[in-house]
Amino acid sequence: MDQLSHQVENFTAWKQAIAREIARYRSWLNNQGLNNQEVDERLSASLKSLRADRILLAFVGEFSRGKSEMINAILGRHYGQRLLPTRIGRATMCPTELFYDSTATGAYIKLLPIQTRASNQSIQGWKEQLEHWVHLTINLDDQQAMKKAFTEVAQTREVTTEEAAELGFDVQYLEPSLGKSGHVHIPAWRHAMINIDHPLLRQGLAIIDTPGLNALGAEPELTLSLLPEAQALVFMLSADTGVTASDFAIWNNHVSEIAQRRGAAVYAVLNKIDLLWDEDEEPEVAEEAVLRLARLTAKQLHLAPEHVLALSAKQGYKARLSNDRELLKRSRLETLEAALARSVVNAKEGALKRSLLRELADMVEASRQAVLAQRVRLEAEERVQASGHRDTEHELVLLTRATQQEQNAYAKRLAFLQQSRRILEQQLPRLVGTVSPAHFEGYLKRARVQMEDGKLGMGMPAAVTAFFLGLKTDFGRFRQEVETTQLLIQKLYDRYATETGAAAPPMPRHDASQYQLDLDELENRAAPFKNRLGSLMGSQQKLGERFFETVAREAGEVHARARADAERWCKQALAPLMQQTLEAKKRLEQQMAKLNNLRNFGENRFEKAGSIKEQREALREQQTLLEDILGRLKDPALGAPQAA
Ligand SMILES: Nc1nc2c(ncn2[C@@H]2O[C@H](COP(=O)(O)OP(=O)(O)O)[C@@H](O)[C@H]2O)c(=O)[nH]1
Ligand SMILES: [Mg+2]
Repeated sequence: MDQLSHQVENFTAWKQAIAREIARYRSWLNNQGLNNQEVDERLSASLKSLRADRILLAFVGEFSRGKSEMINAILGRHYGQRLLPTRIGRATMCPTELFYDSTATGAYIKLLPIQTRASNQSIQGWKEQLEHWVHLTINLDDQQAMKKAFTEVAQTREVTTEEAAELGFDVQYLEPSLGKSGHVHIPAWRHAMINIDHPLLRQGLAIIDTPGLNALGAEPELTLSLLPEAQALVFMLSADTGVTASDFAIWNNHVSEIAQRRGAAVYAVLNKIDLLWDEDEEPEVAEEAVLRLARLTAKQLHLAPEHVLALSAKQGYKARLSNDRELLKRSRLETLEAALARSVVNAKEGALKRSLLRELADMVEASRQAVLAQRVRLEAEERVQASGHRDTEHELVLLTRATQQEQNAYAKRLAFLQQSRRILEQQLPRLVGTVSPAHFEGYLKRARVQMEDGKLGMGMPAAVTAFFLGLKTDFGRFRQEVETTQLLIQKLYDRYATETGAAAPPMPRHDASQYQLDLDELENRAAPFKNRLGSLMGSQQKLGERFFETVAREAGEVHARARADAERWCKQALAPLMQQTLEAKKRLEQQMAKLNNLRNFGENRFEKAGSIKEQREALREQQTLLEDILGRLKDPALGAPQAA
């Protein structure tokens, strides 16, 4: 088992382990009658985000660098043949996404016709209208049929150079038609989505293969939204040429911006090192040459040296197919897989640990605290029982009174929380109002008008700049409101602690700076397009519009995410206090009922009520269970829990 599948598999198992702990906690809450809507919603949201999590790997580079072969090598011998067609020379594929769709009845390829570039609808938009895609089913058992289906993805069409330019292609990179003069080859499809069953994909890995400059043309969406979404990006080069001018063009237009991003996992691969293997030469000589090239490449691309890897995808694929350990090692394929596994999977796991797991652990901890409080009450009861029989009646009255007092305190707490909730409800519109959809629509409309007006001048770049400026103003106000809300919540937590004398659990915080950073990144990625497309006229107008629509869509997502996150945060801000209070209240009600029973039973009350020892055992068991869940949330590698 190679490292990448191993890590992805571990990651999946890890997520399943977390989901199992959530289920255990939920059923404990249900058994204890402690579940309430707020807690349940938080648990459901956690489960959902665990499930939706996928890992996206993107392969980018000029044609014939071996991107498709690389993907074949990573997917290994599973299909008994190469999944993606590889070819010498210009294969004119469209961007292709490979993934596993668990809702589909079988493998399929969905193809979006290239003509759709004539509209300003984005690929994402077309994904919501699948009826416009050509749908092919694939039979994974029939090798011939499979080959044929994949060949279809690389289908080309001949169009006039004008038509090609209108669809956003840079004519200088296109292959001229042999038969018809003034015609060029363009890919028949704009985008392909391929659903196949493969163990790696089934685990939540998705892969995107991109064509070289020739077939890429301007697809702003790829650079602005699809590639940045990837957790890791592999930039393919060939070891026999190093970084050529067209490699540089791709790097500069599509990758470098992403490589500069915080936490980006971008690797450059010098593929085809087998071309340098020479029978007559010492292996060390070739190795030294490759090493020098790798160092030079790192310098040229401003990448850390350990992010430049030399290997052979083809030999790696062959080695996997024939199970040749020696060749696999020599291909160095696994160095890339190990690097991807480390950076991608660990980063994902880290992100989940920081957010989701912390929230879950806080919830379970609140329950554990409630159990501990219950144990203290039980000990008081035990002392009464142990103190002999005469005073029992009196002691029980005292205990009942104490419990009643506690209950009153909790009722007050609850009232306080309900009042606090209303205060936060009033703050909510102020908070999300700073990033309202109406604001966004306003900026959008203004930018469109500005672009329309300045059609022949510098309308587009100015419109884009103004558009971002508007959003920045929003995010500035948004940050202020988040801060105000944070202070308000802090005050409510402080008051809760002083008024109730109870230790307040940690309050949920919200980081409002991330949205501005995301927006800045988008603006940076868009800058080269803006400058390049700003001066375009006539036939390429559509491209400018498509570019703007893509930028607007991405920005709209950041805007909407800020709004949704803030709303969730504000609505859930009191949830930890609420949970603590409701759980305690419920337990006090149970305690009260028990004390009432004890007082009514008379003489052999303790035998009738069940021994304190049994109750203590039960609480002890609950505490152990919760502590076990807490332990596993922190370290799910502990393995599956014992059957209860
Ligand atoms: N010698 C050698 N050839 C390779 C290697 N990887 C890919 N190729 C060849 O390079 C050509 C282009 O490969 P392909 O995967 O289609 O490149 P893409 O256009 O980047 O997807 C094909 O003929 C492959 O067989 C390699 O590691 N060594
Ligand atoms: Mg290819």
